[in-house]
Amino acid sequence: ERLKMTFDARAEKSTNMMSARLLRLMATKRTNLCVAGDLRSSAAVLRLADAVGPYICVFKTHVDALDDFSGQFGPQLCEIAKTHNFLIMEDRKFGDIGNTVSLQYGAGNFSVAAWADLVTVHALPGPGIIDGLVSCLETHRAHLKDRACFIVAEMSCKDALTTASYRSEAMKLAETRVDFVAGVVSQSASGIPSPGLIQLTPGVRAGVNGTPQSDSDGLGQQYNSPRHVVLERGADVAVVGRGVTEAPDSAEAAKFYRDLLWEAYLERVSE
Ligand code: BMP
Repeated sequence: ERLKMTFDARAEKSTNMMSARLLRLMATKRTNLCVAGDLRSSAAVLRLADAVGPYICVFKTHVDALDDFSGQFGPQLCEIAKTHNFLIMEDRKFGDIGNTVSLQYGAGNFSVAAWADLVTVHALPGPGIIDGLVSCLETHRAHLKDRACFIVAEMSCKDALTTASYRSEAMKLAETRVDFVAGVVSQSASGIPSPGLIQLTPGVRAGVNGTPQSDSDGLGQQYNSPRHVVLERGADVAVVGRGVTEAPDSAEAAKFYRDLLWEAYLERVSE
C-alpha cells in the first residue's frame, strides 16, 4: 500500500523524473518539510531560504507577493537551493487556458519556468492547462526534463469549493498526465492513484515552546499538527509557512518541524 512504502521504494515506482528526484532527495536528506517563504522582500526570502535550507526538501514561493522582485531573484534562489540541496516550488496556482498559462509560465516579469523546479496548477481548466505548460517548455527547448507540476486537488481553507467529485477528477487528471505531474496538493490521501505521486499538504502548524496549537488564522486557513497530517491524512511533504516565518528563529523552527514530520513518516512506514 502506497502510504506504507518508503520514499525510496516509491521513487522506484515513479514514472515522473521530478517526483522520483524529490522522493530520493527526501529519503537521502531525511526531510519531508517544505517551508513557504511568504515574506515581502526578496532579501528576506533569500535569507530565510538559506537559514532553513538544511532542513527542507522544498522551498515554496509566491513571487507575485514580493515588493521588489527582480530578475536576480530566481538565479539567487537557485544558488541557495544548490548549496542546501532542495527544490524550488513557485506556488503560482495557474488556472487559465493553455495559451495563457504558457505565456505566464515562460514570460512576463517572473519567467517562472527559468528558475522554479516545480509549480502548482489548478485542475479547473482540465488537461489543456498541462498542455499549455508543456508547450511552453518545448518552445523554449529548455528544462523539459527538470520541471514538473503539482495539481491542486483540494484546498486547506474553510468552505473551499474543492468537493469530493472535483478532487477525484483532479486525481484522474494527475494520473493521465504523469509525464508532467509530480504530485497533488491535497488534505488527504484518498484516491491518489499511484505510489509515484507525491501528496503535498499545507495548513500545518504546531504549538511551539508550550504555546497552544492554533487551528486557524482568522482568514479561513485551517491548521493541523505535523503528526496528524502525516499519520492521519497521508501527507508526504508538509508545508509550513507562518509556523516558521513568525518564529523568533526560523532555522530553529524549521529543524523543530523537520524532526516532528520525519518522525511521523518513520512511524507511518514502520512495521
Ligand atoms: P501558512 O502555513 O502560513 O498558513 O502558509 C500556507 C501556504 O500554503 C501558503 O503559501 C498558501 O498559499 C499555501 N496553500 C495553502 O495554505 N492551502 C492550500 O490549499 C494550498 C496552498 O498552496
